[in-house]
Amino acid sequence: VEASIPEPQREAWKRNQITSFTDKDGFEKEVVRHVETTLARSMFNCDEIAAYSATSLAFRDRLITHWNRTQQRQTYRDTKRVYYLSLEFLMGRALDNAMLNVGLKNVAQDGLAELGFRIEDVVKQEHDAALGNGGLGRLAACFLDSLATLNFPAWGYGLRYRYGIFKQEIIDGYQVEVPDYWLDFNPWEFPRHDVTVDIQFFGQVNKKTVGGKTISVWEAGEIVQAVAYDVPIPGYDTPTTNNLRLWSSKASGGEFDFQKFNSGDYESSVADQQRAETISAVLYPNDNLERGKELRLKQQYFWVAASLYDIVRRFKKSRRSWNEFPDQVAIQLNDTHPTLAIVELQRILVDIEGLEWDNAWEIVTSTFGYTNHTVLPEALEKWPVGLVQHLLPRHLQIIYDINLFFLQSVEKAFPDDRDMLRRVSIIEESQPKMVRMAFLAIVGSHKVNGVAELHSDLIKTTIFKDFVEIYGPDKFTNVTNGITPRRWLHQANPRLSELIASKCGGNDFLKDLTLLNQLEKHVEDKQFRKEWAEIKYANKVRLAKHIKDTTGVVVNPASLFDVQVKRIHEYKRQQLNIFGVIHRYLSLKAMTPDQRKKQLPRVSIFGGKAAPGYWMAKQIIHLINSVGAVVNKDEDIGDLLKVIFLEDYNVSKAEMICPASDISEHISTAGTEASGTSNMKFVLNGGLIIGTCDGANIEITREIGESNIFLFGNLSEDVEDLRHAHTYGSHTIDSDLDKVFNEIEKGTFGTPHDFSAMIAAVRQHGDYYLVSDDFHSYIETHQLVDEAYRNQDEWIAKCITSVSRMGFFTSDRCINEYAEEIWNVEPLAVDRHSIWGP
Ligand code: OAK
Repeated sequence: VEASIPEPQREAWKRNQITSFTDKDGFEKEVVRHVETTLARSMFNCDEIAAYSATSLAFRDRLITHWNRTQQRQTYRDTKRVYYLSLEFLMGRALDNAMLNVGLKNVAQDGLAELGFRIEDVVKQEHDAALGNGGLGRLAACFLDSLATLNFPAWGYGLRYRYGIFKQEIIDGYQVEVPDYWLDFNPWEFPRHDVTVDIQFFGQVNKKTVGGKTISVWEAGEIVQAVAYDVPIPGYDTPTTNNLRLWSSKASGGEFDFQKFNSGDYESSVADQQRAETISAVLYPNDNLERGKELRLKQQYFWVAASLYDIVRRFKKSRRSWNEFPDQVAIQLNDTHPTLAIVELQRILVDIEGLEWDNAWEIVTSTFGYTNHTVLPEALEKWPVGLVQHLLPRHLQIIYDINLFFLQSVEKAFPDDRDMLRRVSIIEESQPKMVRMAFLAIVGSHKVNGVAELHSDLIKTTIFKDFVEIYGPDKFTNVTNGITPRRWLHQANPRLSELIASKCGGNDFLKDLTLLNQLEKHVEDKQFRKEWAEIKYANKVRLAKHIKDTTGVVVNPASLFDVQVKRIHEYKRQQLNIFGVIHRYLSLKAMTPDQRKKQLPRVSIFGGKAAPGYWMAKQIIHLINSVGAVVNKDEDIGDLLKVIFLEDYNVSKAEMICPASDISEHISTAGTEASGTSNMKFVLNGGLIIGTCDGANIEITREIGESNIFLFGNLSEDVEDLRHAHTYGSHTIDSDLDKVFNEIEKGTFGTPHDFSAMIAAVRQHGDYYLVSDDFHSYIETHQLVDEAYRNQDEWIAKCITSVSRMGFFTSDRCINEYAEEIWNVEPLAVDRHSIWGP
């Protein structure tokens, strides 16, 4: 049905175009209107939640007009679009970000004050949108912010999980997982009940001959409906408002099957409905780990098939030839989770649109780019052939054909290397046979990138080495990660952002982060340093209050705040940190009271979630809490050492924690952390870091200078030999670490048995993560941190210098690199004054 209003009637629409509020009075009017009509409440019945809801609705209305116009503009200009496919979008809160990006936070602050509310309290009512695990999901969120800010025509595609990452509670020192009920009220999404796609599963493939041509027809065994939910993504200081489309699953053909219901088969009718809804029910809570569950594969195909249907539908409206598809569409695969999109597009082109295989494959490979986010073997996705066959029979055939043609070309190019075929085959000839998703992603994309220089080099020389030989080095590239300075400086640390603006000629640095370099000429300015230090102190006071409120422990904000917040994982080595804390505790205990008086007080702050099935990670959390329980009440120690575990680390907590850190820890075993992005957030907020030569730490060092970072530990090139030596040579444990272990085994921190596996991992099981090898260097480097911190003036100077050199790490730079090197897309210029015209 043609839904477009005919030309003669459009005048009436134009006459009645919506105008958004621009000042306090206009804003207040909208809030009151929403409280009274949308929420059906009044000034006699308006709590902070109602104020939050009404404020959000007021801003949402505003965004949606911009969103509509952005979409109209993009459709009219019909230029190439970017589609970012990610199973995770770790968005955090939306209201604060929307207010800042449209430049009306002050207006809202004044308006809310007049209406009887403090904006900070209103903002805090919002539940984080936590549709991700960690780095990969948060990167996707930063990229959406940059894509909109830079005016790129871009859509994100993801899943609308009913439950995002679980809420973490700490009970008796252990992690307990609680469901995340984030959808109770979410004003930021628009259900599009008219945008649905039927998704097939199971069934069989039949051959049919049509007009002399044999085609494959997939007869589905089950159909599930995908319903679109749209989330507006506002750019900073631009009318561009892009779209994040999240798919929700529903039983196809109505709520449930009335046929079955009426015939008395209630259970099966309800079961069908529930099975369908289960697909988008919950985010898998694993970070850097793939467990190969059938439902996860169903999620992946459901989301990928709905997204591709949508993309193809949009392309077809322009009535171009299929060969133009890659000129109109760039699809980026955020890790291998959406790799089935490659197979699905080939299926659409060959089975449904009737293109020849080779022609279709050329279109497919020109369309996709693949980003790898990890080299950890346990995170590399592989699916049993039998499972794929059962769930997606036609896709397995296509995968086999892709592999056949690929291996034929490899055999031709490397006729003497039989083993090469086995190594690079998309099908691993194991028991059971497996589909190697990363290899499929490489073969089906025109570019493959890593996320920091070291990581991009590592994938070329290790896991994807053979593919560099096959395709040549140009298919592989690096795009070092970045973060959005809007959320991670302007929103998280408004006072620092304002101070920086006062030295950098206003807020332009938020759109061109290299302008931070203007700070450097003010490093010697005493008054500037003083204001800088005051802001850091105030941020620490705020965190100290949160610590008191949530844990009951009183910490002194004048202490050195030492922070490690990220997912709990052995490769990230929170165990190294807590062993170091125990070492510090033992040293303090061994001192006379006079010696102790000369020591620098420290607060060791941890935060992060463990995957529910990751037993060792949960033990690490337990040890941290057990050490805290002993140290925090030790009167010999007092303020000299406090150990804090912050419950339920998430994006909004990160916004409070990053600005309050003096030193943060990025201490993964060299070669294991692909990039890391919290390292960037901490430095940008005027904290220094201690870290290994890993991921983006290396490039941060290059940018800010070696004297402004505390590096320690073995290098990535030595890791393999060390591991080998542990297993085949004699393995001696660092003597200081040995003392730490002995103390744990004495029962100082509770039942020793609880921690025996953690110790055995180092002493008996080859110390895979090199905790002992790096321990001495780690302890020594922390002593350097203490010494440096004693000279506050120099310390602040290091912080300012570091911030001034962080321009490189904005996600705007990343997006421009992707646009240039991988997507070949350009921004769409916007005329701020034109409303209806394109
Ligand atoms: C999660 C699931 C599977 C594979 C990788 C991940 C993941 O989160 N990787 C992380 O990606 C971040 C963004 O690129 C990097 O900064 C982290 O180092 C990496 O662990």
